[in-house]
Amino acid sequence: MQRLSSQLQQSNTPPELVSLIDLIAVACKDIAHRLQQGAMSGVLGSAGEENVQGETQKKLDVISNDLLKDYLLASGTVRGLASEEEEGIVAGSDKGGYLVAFDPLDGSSNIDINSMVGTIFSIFKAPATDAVSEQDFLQPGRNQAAAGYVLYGPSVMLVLSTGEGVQMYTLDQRIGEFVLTVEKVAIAKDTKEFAINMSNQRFWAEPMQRYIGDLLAGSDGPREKNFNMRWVAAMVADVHRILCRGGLFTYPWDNREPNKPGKLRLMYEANPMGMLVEQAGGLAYTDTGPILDVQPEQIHQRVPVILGAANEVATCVAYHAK
Ligand code: AFP
Repeated sequence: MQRLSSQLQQSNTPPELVSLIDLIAVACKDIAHRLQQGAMSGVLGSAGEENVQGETQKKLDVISNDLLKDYLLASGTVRGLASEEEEGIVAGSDKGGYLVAFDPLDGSSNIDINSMVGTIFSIFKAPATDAVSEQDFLQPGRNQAAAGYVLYGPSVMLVLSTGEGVQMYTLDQRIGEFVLTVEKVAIAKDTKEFAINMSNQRFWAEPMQRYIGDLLAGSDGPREKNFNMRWVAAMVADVHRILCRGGLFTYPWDNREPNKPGKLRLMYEANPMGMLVEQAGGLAYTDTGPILDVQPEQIHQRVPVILGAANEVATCVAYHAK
């Protein structure tokens, strides 16, 4: 089976980007090992600190963030990085050709219950200028050179796009390498499965309440078919399910904190997942337009997210246009 680096070398991926992606894969194999050790290596539970998002950090959030930072900053290919766990950007090598934004461990609330978590990354070409600034990261997601995630599940899987479709790799523990297991991911245009945290229903805007209400009405309702629901509480796992068997995922705006556009972060959750979903033939929208066209204003900016099966996303967005 084709290993990650040889698969990338055969594509049109620039050599420096191949080595950067390979390096992220190495860092994630290290994170996978820490996760699999779990309680035996004392890495579960809270780190007792809050991050810039005001969220209590888990020990593994900090460990994963430090691991990725160390690997990326030592590589020479990274001009700068942005992380969910870092307040500002972190400068790397002046000669680095790429910027990397990442969520080191998405789904942290799943760590202590041995459920699925993942690492999400977004890669941009570095600017021609010398000193890197936050401004250099504030590019629409459509400019990404590559995007992907590593899902720490029963299998450890790396899912990646460099702009030539979406490929899936599975970690072969015998040889310690990611091997190609899906050459071309395709999301069906229609679906009967949706993912949303239903406990927030009373806080949603009216169009989302109406859209979800029509899904729940099933075959007797306006959609004239029954729908199934899933919610893993880790975007990386819900998106992986959609890339594998279709569906719609949404984390909409809600009025609990009206000034917050949504829970998910644009730079290192919505943008990378948006590139993967679009490259697999799906759609990824905020409530008004494609996520990848959003002009970022700050690196921890949040957006509402509706992504997955193209026809179903279009239907959901149409409820907001009425
Ligand atoms: P954590 O990393 O804090 O667990 O948040 C995960 C996440 O950002 C995203 O991965 C999930 O889809 C979403 O939040 C789950 O949010 P709820 O816990 O509100 O359902």
